[in-house]
Amino acid sequence: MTMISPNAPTAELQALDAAHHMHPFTTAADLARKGARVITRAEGCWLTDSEGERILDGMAGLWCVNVGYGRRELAQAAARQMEELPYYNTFFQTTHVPAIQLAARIAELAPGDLNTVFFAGSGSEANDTNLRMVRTYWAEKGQPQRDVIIGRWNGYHGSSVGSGSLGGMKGIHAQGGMPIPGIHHIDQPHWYAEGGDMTPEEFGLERARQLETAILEIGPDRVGAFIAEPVQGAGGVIIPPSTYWPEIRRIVDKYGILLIADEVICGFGRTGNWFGSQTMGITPHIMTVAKGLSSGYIPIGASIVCDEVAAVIGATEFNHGYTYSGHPVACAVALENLRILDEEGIVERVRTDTGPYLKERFESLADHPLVGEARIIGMMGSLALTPDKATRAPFAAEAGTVGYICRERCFANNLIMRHVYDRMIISPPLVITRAEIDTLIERARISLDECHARLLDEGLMVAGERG
Ligand code: PXG
Repeated sequence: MTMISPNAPTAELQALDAAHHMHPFTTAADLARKGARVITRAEGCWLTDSEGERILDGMAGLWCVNVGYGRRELAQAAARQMEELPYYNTFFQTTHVPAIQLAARIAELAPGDLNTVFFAGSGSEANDTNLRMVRTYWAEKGQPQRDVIIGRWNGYHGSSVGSGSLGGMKGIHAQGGMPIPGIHHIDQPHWYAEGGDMTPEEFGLERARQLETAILEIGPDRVGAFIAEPVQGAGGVIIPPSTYWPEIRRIVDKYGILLIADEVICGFGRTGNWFGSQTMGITPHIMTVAKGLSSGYIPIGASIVCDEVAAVIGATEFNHGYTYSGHPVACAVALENLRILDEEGIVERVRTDTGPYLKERFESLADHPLVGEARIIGMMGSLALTPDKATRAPFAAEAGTVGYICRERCFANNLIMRHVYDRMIISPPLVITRAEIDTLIERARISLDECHARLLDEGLMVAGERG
């Protein structure tokens, strides 16, 4: 067997990567031309690449490394569990200690009567579980016709067939015959882009009431559940107007449908509370979690369900499960991660100290000529780039052109920020310090300046039609 050395020249690693490795959500031909950046190590909030450059990770990996990189306790928890019991399943009347401990700990942390956990390997898998669980729940209650689930355009719930259907990403729907039947989408509460001349509060109500309109059109006896992220992440960190969630809650209660809060990004401290649902003042019937549950150190996801759903599902055989549901090593690592988040007061610090500091610094970017809005909640924020701050106009260039340029400038300045079309996103590790926040904001501002200069040079500071 020939294996390339980890210390091989970057170009060789990139060539082999391009030859054999298909990347998610990537045009391989484009990436092969420029070569992927090879990340070799990480510590705290800092990545190191194969050229020895240190990069500030403003995205916590993919919204997940909440406790930061390089936590030895997590590696040790994995090693201990691998030696003790590396694998066993929970399908056929067996269980094991890490799954028991983690389920009980999650039940303790979760709000309301969300007391029962079904494990999965990822957020997508957990949402596939939710889809089947909701439909099974209603069938068991003698209402099998209640099989419609309402999601939102530009919501993200994963990219498997089920979860991708629940989500409202048109690029995902366009490939592989999705959405599957029985999924309906309403519009998102994205005031900046879609609010027109309404106030954010009016717009929040209007968008929430689309749920009621959809329920009445489909038939109140046909709708089983509504699924949404408390704050949309992958869609561009869309923080809903204050009127949105209270109205959704009213509608969900009125029609007796299940509320699924997808907490894959918001969960485990991201918004300054353990769960985004707490920040938004809602108590869902089901929550989806993944990412921050293990700080991304190992794949794990879960559906956390309320007592009523657990009782109904528990009265029948739910023909569902994954080989790695409740994987003991993943559970042991997640448990240790939850201990760190709790004992080091990380969630509390986001709420009362570093979160407010990041907010102040991040919002200061709103004075930049390219920035139409800078909004942040806890440690997830976004900048709307615009050629015309007064009208909130988008760019005339195809959506994403400018965001990509800005993201390339960030990358060149050793700051990882993601772009969603022409919004720039941050979601740093929750352990980021004040000094690191200063560095993040400095690099973001330099990158915005460089992006702005280039847009002026190339004649791209031109407004298009407002959507
Ligand atoms: N729900 C939400 C709210 C998510 O953000 C998933 C479910 C799916 O989780 P898995 O573990 O199956 O990936 C996610 C994932 C991005 C990006 O570019 C975001 C996610 C995944 C990949 C990329 O912002 N979120």
